[in-house]
Amino acid sequence: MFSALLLYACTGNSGSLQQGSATSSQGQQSSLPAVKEFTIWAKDWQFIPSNITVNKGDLVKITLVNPDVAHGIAIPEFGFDLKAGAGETATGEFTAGKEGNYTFFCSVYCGEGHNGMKGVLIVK
Ligand SMILES: [Cu+2]
Repeated sequence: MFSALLLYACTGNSGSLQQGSATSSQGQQSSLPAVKEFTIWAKDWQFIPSNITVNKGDLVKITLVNPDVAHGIAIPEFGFDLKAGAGETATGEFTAGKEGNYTFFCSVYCGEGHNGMKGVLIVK
């Protein structure tokens, strides 16, 4: 019982005597980032899906699947650049910290369609 009082004294507002109102009403970390996971296929010079939508603050996890040749997926605004070799899969993540529409594109030269290999990340 005495130790419980000590504990209270350490964690509570020492100095104030309002012990009766020790409700922990301050927001209890309800704002952990949501995790949004996407599997994006890169093939035939396309990303499938080519549009992904998340909310600001989300932790975005992307799995890149390359069934044919090597590709990458880059979103420079978020410092994100994930690459995988031919027939390989890679996973990476970033936090979508700002709203907007961001073009993502292939970051590994993969042939004649490389420059057109793009998609859009929408952060609401
Ligand atoms: Cu490419």
